[in-house]
Amino acid sequence: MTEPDMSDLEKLYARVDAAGLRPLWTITEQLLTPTPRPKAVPWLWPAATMRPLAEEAIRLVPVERGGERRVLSLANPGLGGRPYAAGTLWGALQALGPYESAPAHRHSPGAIRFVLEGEGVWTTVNGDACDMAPGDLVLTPAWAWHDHTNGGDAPMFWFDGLDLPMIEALDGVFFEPYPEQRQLVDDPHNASEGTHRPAYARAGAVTTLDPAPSPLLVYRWADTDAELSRLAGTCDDAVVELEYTNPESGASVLPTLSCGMLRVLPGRRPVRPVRRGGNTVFVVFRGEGHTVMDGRRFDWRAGDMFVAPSWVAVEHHAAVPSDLFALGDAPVHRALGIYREESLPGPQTVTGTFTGTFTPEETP
Ligand code: GTQ
Ligand code: FE2
Repeated sequence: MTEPDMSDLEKLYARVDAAGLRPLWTITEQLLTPTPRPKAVPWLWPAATMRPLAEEAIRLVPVERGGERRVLSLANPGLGGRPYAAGTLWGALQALGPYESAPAHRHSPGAIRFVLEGEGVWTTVNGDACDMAPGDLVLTPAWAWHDHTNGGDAPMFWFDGLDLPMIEALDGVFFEPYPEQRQLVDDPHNASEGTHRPAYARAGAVTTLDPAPSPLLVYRWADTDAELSRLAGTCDDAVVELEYTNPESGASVLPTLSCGMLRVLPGRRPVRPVRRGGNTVFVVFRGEGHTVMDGRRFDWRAGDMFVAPSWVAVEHHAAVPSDLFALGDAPVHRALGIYREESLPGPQTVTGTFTGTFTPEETP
């Protein structure tokens, strides 16, 4: 027996490579990281930047077949130009001008809308026209036909959240245009509200899984607001957080997406920072404050959107009573049995403030 020399080893590597194989022991990129290392970075998109651009787009860009939607998608700078807020989540600002309609279609990714501003728009979901007003949450579950119609003379702006990157990673994206521009609308509007009442749970308490979406397609702001007030009355915590739930099963509103709302109140007992497995996109509905993510301070106000990638330490502070909508992928982590969260012992040390510039070197 002679020892293999380097040239034998080199030949082995060449043959392994030619066979379409890679030896694990030569892969330097750490695959099994001790904790998640999302490529997406904590980031914030100010309303002051997005809103004028959306208005200009209403002036310059029609909503037509092909493009389908007038949407400015949140492109996380850690994702190399991909139009995703985080590795698993699409987030966007959608704008619909007076008397416009966005054509009907359906797709395997599920979507939610959280309305920021405007009136007179309805989203038709499988024939059920859901009237939209600020603070309302509207669901368009996977493979449901949907179109948006503005029946009034004011523009409307809302947040879109989709599980598109997740479904793309699963190679599960299907899309189909509806044969007409719009669906026929059932009479009366808001039929799902005639048969179901909204349901909520304390965030973190939703462990039931359901592959079916909520049969209730709209959760009204008045109901959400009342539930937040009730929760805030039960404790002195600076942050109370609810999750919207499927009234039939108690599960998340969509099988892939959780929707929640946080009320952050000044002058109350601080809550400990928390890391969670899974990505979260936050949308500031009202108020003003800041969020510390992994030691960096992100100041926000109404209309701003920001993202907390998986396992980033998150800590919210309000200057005035504030409400944050939260979209997350926790239901998928739970369904796979990998969900984790961890509270940190005390407040984070703030080492910097978000300025809106991206330097890839500073990210792991
Ligand atoms: O409104 O149907 O932001 O299909 C992205 C894809 C919105 C929508 C988005 C969509 C929609
Ligand atoms: Fe869509």
